[in-house]
Amino acid sequence: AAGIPAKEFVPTQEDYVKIYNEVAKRLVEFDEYDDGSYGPVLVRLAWHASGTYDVETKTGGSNGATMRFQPESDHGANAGLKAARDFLEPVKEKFPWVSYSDLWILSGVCALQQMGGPVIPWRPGRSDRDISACTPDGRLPDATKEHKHLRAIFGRMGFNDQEIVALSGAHALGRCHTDRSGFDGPWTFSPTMLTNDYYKLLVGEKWNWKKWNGPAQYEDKTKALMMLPTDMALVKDREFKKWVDKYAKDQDAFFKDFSDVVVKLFELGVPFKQEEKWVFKVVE
Ligand code: CCH
Repeated sequence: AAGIPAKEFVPTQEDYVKIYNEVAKRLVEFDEYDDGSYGPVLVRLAWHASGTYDVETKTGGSNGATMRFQPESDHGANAGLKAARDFLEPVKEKFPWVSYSDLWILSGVCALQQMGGPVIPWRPGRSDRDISACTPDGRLPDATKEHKHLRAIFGRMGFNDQEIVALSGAHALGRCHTDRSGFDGPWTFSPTMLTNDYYKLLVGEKWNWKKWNGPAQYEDKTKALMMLPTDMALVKDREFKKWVDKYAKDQDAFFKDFSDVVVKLFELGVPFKQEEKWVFKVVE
């Protein structure tokens, strides 16, 4: 009726469960993508949305979903992430009340859990921002570089050595694409399951430079697997290597530390009103 304002929809935990379940359903439904799952690229979207954070200026981070806009969508590091954003568009249409920023991060949580990873507690609170909040290029790591670069880039987000190594275990998932980053191939033989295989392979395999015309990368003796220069920096640097050894031996330790550091990553720079984090049930 005239004069009576429309009641604002206030979503509850149940409403976010519906989104989690919808994303999980679509992961199963669209199983012809890449190695059989959009999971890895959804994880990468959530990480690149979050990993722009700068502790000093408190800019960047997952609050805003500014990768929807140029120039951020065109930053070299974000090549290929349109696939993930497009995959989520029908979910946004079905649940128009959710912000893109919350949707992208909840989808990253869903993908990690559905691919056998640890529980990643999550809470809502991100709101979408406009193009003026886009971050400058160069905030995400450059795979051609070494340990100093990793410490500088992840240090700017607020992470220490142990956290850098724990986060890097996400490379158990997914692959490099020549038409995106220029690199080629997966890190593990099970790129749609989160395991500690990334660390096991880093310490257990012999890695040689791949002879090809593409960017410098490593390959194992089967030539099926790859490592980036930044991945190898984790075994070349003594302090990093301690943590690689630990996670290679102990999958439980990896899962625990990975969950903690991913929660921290996904919450960088978000002005939450809600204290409580929710745990979403894996959809079988
Ligand atoms: Fe990563 N990553 N990543 N990465 N990444 C790539 C793919 C994935 C670096 C470079 C690359 C993290 C850290 C780093 C994922 C998650 C994480 C690719 C290939 C490059 C290059 C892109 C392509 O061609 O499609 C570098 C450098 C670093 C820093 O050291 C962290 C941290 C995470 C998450 C916590 C995932 C998942 C993928 C696979 C994406 C896919 O499409 O399969």
